[in-house]
Amino acid sequence: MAASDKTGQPALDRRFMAAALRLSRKHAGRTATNPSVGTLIVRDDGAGPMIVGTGVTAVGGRPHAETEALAEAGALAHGATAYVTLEPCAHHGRTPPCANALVNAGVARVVGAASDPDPRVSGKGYEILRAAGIEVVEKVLAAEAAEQMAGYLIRSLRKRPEVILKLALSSDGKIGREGQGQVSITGDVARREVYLMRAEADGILVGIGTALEDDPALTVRLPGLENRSPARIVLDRQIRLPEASKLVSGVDRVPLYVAACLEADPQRRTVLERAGVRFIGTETHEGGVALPELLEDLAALGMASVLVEGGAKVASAFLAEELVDRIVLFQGPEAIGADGIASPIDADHIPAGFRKLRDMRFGEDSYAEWIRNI
Ligand code: AOF
Ligand code: ZN
Repeated sequence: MAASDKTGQPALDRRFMAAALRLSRKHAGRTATNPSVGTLIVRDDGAGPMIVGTGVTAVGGRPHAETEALAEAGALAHGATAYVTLEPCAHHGRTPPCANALVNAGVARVVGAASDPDPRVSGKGYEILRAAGIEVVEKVLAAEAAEQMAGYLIRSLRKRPEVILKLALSSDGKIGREGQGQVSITGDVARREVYLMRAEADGILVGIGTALEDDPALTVRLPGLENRSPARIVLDRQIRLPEASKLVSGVDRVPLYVAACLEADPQRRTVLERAGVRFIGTETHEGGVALPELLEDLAALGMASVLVEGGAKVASAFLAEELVDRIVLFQGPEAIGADGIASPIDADHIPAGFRKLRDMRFGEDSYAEWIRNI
């Protein structure tokens, strides 16, 4: 048996699982409502381990990762170890169960990371494997897998999308200037990173204040990823969004949802609906849109992750209701000054229950990310 580290898990298993997790990122954000799963088939004929099959959940969600990896491995899967970032499925969906496919291929050992909360699978996938005499090791790099699949797990467990709060702060902790529209805080490299974050999310959400002040398009503007813009959502309790806004005019290419209170002016609603905007109505809660109800509706539409991009009031509302799962802070090198809008949150005031995932730099800007345990 290979050397184990302090987790008690063999180092080799952790290494191959880390590789499977990296592989799974290939289709992150493109497999909804399925998670993007990675699978490696590894065999050792005495000369050291060799990867004989790789698979990642296909764009659109099917085929599943195991199917692809087993097809690549062919007969070499017999007696091999399969590394799966999610418990293999046990249900007959649009594809036959992956657990059975692993059994039929004669795999000797399965190493899994995250358990699948889907009630059709939960525990049953591993059970099918064990019943067939396969050695099963669970929860290898489970925390890393949960972080990568947070959207899928949160949507399955809580019936709402993962909420990622992203803010760009000046060096003095401000997020803009009152009445000045978009103020550039971070540089080009950070902006490209934000586009990537958008491309991997299922929705981007802003408040009507930001929509009116900045007139943002909230799209992905990166060469090759122009078609990866997720749905845009505006919190607009009274339906004030103008038809002439960039958000509304882009509606043919990227869906736009206006989330309003049910008693908002029905005429405004009709005008926007005629322009192609979709409407989500909720009860009024604390004078605005009821966020838990909205999130439930977004999850029902298939969204597993929503990137909240501003402004301060919206960020505060999500934080106050403890609806934030991940916090991402970019910080630029320049100060805005006393007339700036203070950020509702900064690196020194992250709410309890979050742990820091990473610190990075994008050009001149710093980046830090925290996640709450699922
Ligand atoms: C796997 N491997 O690569 C993925 C799995 O609609 P279906 O039939 O595709 O089933 C969706 C469920 O499949 C999803 O809720 C989750 O439980 C599982 N996803 N399972 O064995 C994969 N993506
Ligand atoms: Zn499957």
